[in-house]
Amino acid sequence: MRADQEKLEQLAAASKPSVMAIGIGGAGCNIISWVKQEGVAGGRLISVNTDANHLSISEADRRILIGEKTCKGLGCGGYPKVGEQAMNESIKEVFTEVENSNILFIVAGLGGGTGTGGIVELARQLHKKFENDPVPRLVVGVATLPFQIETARMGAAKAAITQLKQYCDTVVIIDNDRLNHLAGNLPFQEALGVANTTIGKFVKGVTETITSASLINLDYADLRAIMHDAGLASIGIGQGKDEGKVEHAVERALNERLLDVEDITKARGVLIHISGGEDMTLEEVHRGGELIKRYMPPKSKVIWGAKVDPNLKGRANVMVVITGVDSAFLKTQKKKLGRFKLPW
Ligand SMILES: Nc1nc2c(ncn2[C@@H]2O[C@H](COP(=O)(O)OP(=O)(O)OP(=O)(O)O)[C@@H](O)[C@H]2O)c(=O)[nH]1
Ligand SMILES: [Mg+2]
Repeated sequence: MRADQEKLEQLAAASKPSVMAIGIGGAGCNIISWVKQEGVAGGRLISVNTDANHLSISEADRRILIGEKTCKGLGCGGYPKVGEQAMNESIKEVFTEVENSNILFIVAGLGGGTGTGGIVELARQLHKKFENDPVPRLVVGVATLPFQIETARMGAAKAAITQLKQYCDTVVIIDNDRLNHLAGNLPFQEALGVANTTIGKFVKGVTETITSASLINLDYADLRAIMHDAGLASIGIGQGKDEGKVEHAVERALNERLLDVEDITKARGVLIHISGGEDMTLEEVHRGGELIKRYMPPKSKVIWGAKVDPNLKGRANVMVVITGVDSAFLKTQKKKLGRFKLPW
């Protein structure tokens, strides 16, 4: 009887997913600050850093200074090993926050010390902690690749991704260079701003698609079907306006992917999130979804959600998350910025 009750309670908890996003290191905290400023319905935001100064200007629901003994609040100076130690030192404090979350986004810019070492160590510890947990959880790593000019940081980033793949359900990789290229080669600070906004939108978009009522709802099971044990993922974003806005936005999102996917025909699934003004029709949304279905390999799972946003009159925004892909960068460490052509 008691066991039944416990089980029901666990299942009830799982059917109302709670989402948490944890930013680690400078870039991770900047991204969380962006989401905090924008607001996110149904998600809790945590920032962790070894750098007390940076943490003090970060915005989050909770800020945790990690590795106080190891780093004395001064950062890791670019050493991932130190970031790993710092996370390990403070893991109990971080764990007090994650207990009730079903979906965890762990977010960092790869290439420095705190983010690189910290995200891998956190992923490893979460994997161990949740391994035999009766409540299904989803741990999604979200990481940026260093800019091309940061050559010395590429090796550490690549090593971190290899490990993240082992410990996370999905690792969404955003190539800072590719994003900058798409945004029109901006000055460094502005490029970072675009990166933070894009990644922030991804976290906010996925969270709100499953926590708040939408035109077409996605639930936790949908998300799990696409993201559980799914390896690497690439996201793409696109905007469209007026006649055919959803279709145009879909096409752009498929073209403007933020990671060089090696072979799209091997993709495991795709999640599409469409938002548009009150003028957006269900038919338009379905056409957008069908377009992506036609484009993806026949066996891949395609799920979509849609939301009306009154601020988007006459416009549509589309985000696609393609999971189970390979990246040329990981094999060769060279980045490709080539365009992808639609097959029609
Ligand atoms: N998207 C994005 N990337 C950033 C930002 N700041 C830095 N980066 C990238 O992220 C990498 C890591 O930088 P940080 O996050 O500042 O480093 P950290 O993890 O704090 O590491 P330490 O300062 O060495 O402890 C850099 O090499 C950049 O490529 C940011 O605000 N947004
Ligand atoms: Mg730092």
